[in-house]
Amino acid sequence: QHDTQELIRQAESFITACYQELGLTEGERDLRLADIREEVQRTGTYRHTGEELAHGARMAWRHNSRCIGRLFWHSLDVIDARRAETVAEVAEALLHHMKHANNGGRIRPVITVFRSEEEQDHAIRIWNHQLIRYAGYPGDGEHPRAGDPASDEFTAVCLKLGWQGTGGDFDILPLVISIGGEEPRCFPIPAGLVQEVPLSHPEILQFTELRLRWYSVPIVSDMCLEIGGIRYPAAPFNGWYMETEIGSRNFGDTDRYNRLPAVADLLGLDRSTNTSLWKDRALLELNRAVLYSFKQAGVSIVDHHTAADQFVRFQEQEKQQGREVSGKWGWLIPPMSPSSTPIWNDNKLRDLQLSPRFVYRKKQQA
Ligand code: HEM
Ligand code: NRG
Repeated sequence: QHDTQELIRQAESFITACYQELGLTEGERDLRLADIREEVQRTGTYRHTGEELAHGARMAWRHNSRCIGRLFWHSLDVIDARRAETVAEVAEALLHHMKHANNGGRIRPVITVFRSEEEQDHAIRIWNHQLIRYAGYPGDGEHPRAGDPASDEFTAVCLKLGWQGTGGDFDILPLVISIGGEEPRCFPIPAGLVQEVPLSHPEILQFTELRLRWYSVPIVSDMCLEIGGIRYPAAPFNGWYMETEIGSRNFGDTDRYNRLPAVADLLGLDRSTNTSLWKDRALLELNRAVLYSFKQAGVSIVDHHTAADQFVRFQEQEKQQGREVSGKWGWLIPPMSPSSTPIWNDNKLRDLQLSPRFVYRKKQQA
């Protein structure tokens, strides 16, 4: 239960910053604050206007210390889906988000905001970590493991709900949505809605034999958007990929797809010694393949050098606005050749805990 005074304090802090950034007058701000105080006293909560919601979501992106892609915070498309009531309406809005964001490959940064947490027993929960993700199967005596290990647990939930996959490496998981304490429901994503990119390499023709692929849009759906003391537990957002997310981490991590050995073998590298730098060479060609394939398919993606340069421009732009940039160095340096980017030598980054913000939601009980 919200503490009324604390909620009013957070609302004041947000409305003041928001109205100032939007160039609204102090008179407009004071009228709005009086309304909010009255509404909170009367109902225990308050509703954001569409304008407040849109700017609040953009501020939350701008404030996220882990995101290197923040130069474009202003261009976020905010879809107000606070009117969605049933799981079916939520699912429909999520499918619309995917279509609008993918935009034939010219990816648009988008967030869809569902209603706030006011009524605890009616809260909308999206169980997926990302709206589009591949299933993971741990394997048993007869079958080897398959798919994305990061999805093993959630895949088991989907199977229990009656969903069926092929058991392969790239099964797209269904949407899983619940309201309040009700049983979650499963909604398979229509195949035509998901664009995927098969990986090939600009020079190594046999690269396609690895049969690797990835989906075009990362839509994070398990974080809570917090604006002026109001929490939106269902607010999936997306931008486009930076190639290292796929090439270095999703395929390179030993507890994910773990494909560096296979790539090294394809390249004919000596894996018997660290000094051949086979991991580094495999990472490089894997990341090149991701960039080349997305470009070929006409799907937006950014390389880590360009993203780091854009982040520096974001820092300069914020400085001009008189705002300090919040940042976590360990998250902002890319997981490939980090010392060759300008972020490497930035020893002034501080995590400022600004609000509005995105926060991790506590884990869903299966
Ligand atoms: C994190 C890039 C758009 C919010 C990240 C990360 C990267 C990235 C590389 C680190 C991810 C990881 O290591 O797993 C980009 C790029 C974008 C973009 C290239 C292109 C436009 C957005 C948008 C939002 C956003 C539109 C929200 C409106 C976040 C948040 C995190 C994050 C909250 C932290 C995730 C976490 O803590 O797990 N971003 N981003 N980003 N980004 Fe962005
Ligand atoms: N590393 C994750 C995606 C996390 C968010 N990354 C973004 N966000 N680019 C992965 O699937 O590899 N974004 O909103 O664009």
